[in-house]
This record gives sequence, C-alpha cells and structure tokens, in this order.
Amino acid sequence: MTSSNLPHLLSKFSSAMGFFDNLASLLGLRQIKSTDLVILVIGPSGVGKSSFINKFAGQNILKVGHGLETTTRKFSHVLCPSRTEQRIVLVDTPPFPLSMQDEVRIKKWMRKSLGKNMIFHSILYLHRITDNRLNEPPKVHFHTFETLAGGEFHSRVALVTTMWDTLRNQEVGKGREKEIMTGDWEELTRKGSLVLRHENSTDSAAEIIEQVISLGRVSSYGTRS
Ligand SMILES: Nc1nc2c(ncn2[C@@H]2O[C@H](COP(=O)(O)OP(=O)(O)OP(=O)(O)O)[C@@H](O)[C@H]2O)c(=O)[nH]1
Ligand SMILES: [Mg+2]
Repeated sequence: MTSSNLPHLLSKFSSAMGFFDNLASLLGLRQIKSTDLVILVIGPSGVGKSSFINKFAGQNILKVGHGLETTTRKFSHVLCPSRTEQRIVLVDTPPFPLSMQDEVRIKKWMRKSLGKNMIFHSILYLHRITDNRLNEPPKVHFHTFETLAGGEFHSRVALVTTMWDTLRNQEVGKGREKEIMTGDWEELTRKGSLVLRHENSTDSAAEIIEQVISLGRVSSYGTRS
C-alpha cells in the first residue's frame, strides 16, 4: 500500500463503519427495550464513570479523561452483554451536580425509551475514596435521586467508591467509607442503599452490577419483581 492510497482507504473504512452503525440502529440493536435493566452512573468529574462502564463492557467504548478537564459532556448509553438474557444498559452522564437541563434530558430519554411507567433500575453514585468527603451536601444528592428515580429511591442507589488502588493506606479509605455511611448518607444506608468498592477491573465492575441487580427491579409504582 502506498501512502497516497491511505486517505482513500480510510474514507472507505469510515463509510463501512457508518454502514454498520446505521445497520445496528435499523436492527434495533441500540434501542432500549422495556425489559432492559437501565442503570445510571453519576458522580463528580473524573471519579471514573466512563472508565467503570468501559470496564463492565470489557471494551473501551467511552472516552476516558487524562487531564483536569471534564470529558463526558453529554449523557450516552452503552448496551452491555450480560450473563443472563436480560440486557444491561449503563448510562454515562455529565459530572455531578447535574444541571436541571441534564436531568430533564435524561428523563425525556428514559420516557421515550422505556415508556412513561418505567424508571431506572438503579443509580450508581461514584465517589473517589481519595477525597475525604462527598463533593456536595446530601440534599443535593437526594434531590437528584428523587428527580430521576422517584420517591422510593433509597434502596435503588448504590455508593460506589473508586481509586482504592491509589490509596497508600487502605484503612484510611475504610474510615472514610464508614464516615459517609454514618454521616452524610446515613439515611440512605439505613433505608437500603449499598456501599460498594470498585477495584478498577472488569471482575469488580461485574460484581458491583450483580449486587445492584440482586436488589430487584422496581417500577414507578414501587413494586419489586
Ligand atoms: N488508578 C485509578 N484510576 C482510575 C480509576 N477509575 C478511573 N480512573 C482514571 O481516572 C481518570 C478519569 O476517569 P473517567 O472515567 O474519564 O472519569 P469520569 O468520571 O468519566 O470523568 P468526566 O467524564 O470528566 O466526568 C482516567 O484517567 C481513568 O483512567 C480507579 O479506580 N483507579
Ligand atoms: Mg466521563
């Protein structure tokens, strides 16, 4: 191959990718079904939301940040393979706190995808264990959880801590985790929220999703199945 052929080949390659992209949409492979388990991944900038989804999907689908700037500016969903027939959809979001506009966009997408009676299966709130406190006061978290997941959100929210591998002393992390559970998020943990550690691997992400799924699906009427 000569270098003069390269632009031609690249354009052929990208039009072929476009074709497969369109085909996937036509076949409904990107569309959400009412039986899908939709899990929202939220948290402040740089906590590892996109990385978590990539780890779970086992592929680098979403762009991950390497600097101080926010990487994910729009929300997007990733259909992930799962061990059961039920599909898992992880939704990546812009940094927390979400703007009202973001919340409205996410809710509209949800209504369009799953119909007006369906809501998220659960919400993962990611937090860097290297930070000695949550970035926002609890009322900001609770307000977003209620807006996105309805009044009975407590048992459908999991606090997932990241960056354990960068902690010099694991005991410090465990202490912070306990502080959150008995302080800011006492009400959540008392009412059933899970507190889970992400070890930055595919296995760890899969374990977290498995634990969250075991909580069961809740419809907007609050009944579990
Ligand atoms: N060491 C370590 N690095 C991590 C971990 N999780 C994420 N990272 C790194 O943290 C950086 C930010 O990760 P992202 O996944 O882009 O974070 P994000 O929350 O999606 O960030 P925004 O899209 O900007 O809100 C990247 O360099 C990741 O490789 C972790 O558990 N351990
Ligand atoms: Mg991101």
